[in-house]
Amino acid sequence: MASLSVFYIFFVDIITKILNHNIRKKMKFFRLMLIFIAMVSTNVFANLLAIDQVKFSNAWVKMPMPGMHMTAGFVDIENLSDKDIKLVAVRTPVSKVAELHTMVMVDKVMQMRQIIGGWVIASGDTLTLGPGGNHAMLMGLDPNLKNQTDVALEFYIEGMGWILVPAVVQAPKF
Ligand SMILES: [Cu+2]
Repeated sequence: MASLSVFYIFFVDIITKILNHNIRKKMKFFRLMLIFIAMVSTNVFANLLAIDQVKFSNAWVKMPMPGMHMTAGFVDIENLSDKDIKLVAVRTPVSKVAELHTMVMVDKVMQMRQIIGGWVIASGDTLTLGPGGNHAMLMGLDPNLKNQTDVALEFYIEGMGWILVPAVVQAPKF
């Protein structure tokens, strides 16, 4: 009986070691998978896809007026691909809400309107978000934004995902 229980303990010990080894291996694989998924779900993958299809330039955020919790972000988006692309949404870590807006004349008064569904940019065309026109509306602003603060604007292009565009806070140039 004694030899049997010694054998049993020995057997359990070996099985435990094998299982532990496999679990550790699996954990390592799992961790690698998580890192890969994290890389893909952050902008890395989208940015690589978009790099020769869309060109973002002149990105900036208007310095908010003192005490104001909203401002606008601007950028030129050039479609370098041979197909139409669609700008669907904008977001940024420095504001709680970000929307695509345009300006319309209503009874001789300029008003802002949210663009639902986004803008199509034809092959070769450039969509300009600029002062007095289309813009990225940023609401619920981080109160720490100052002149020359770096801001990450992210634009969602259909089929490509979120694309990170570095911008900087600037006083408006009139
Ligand atoms: Cu607006």
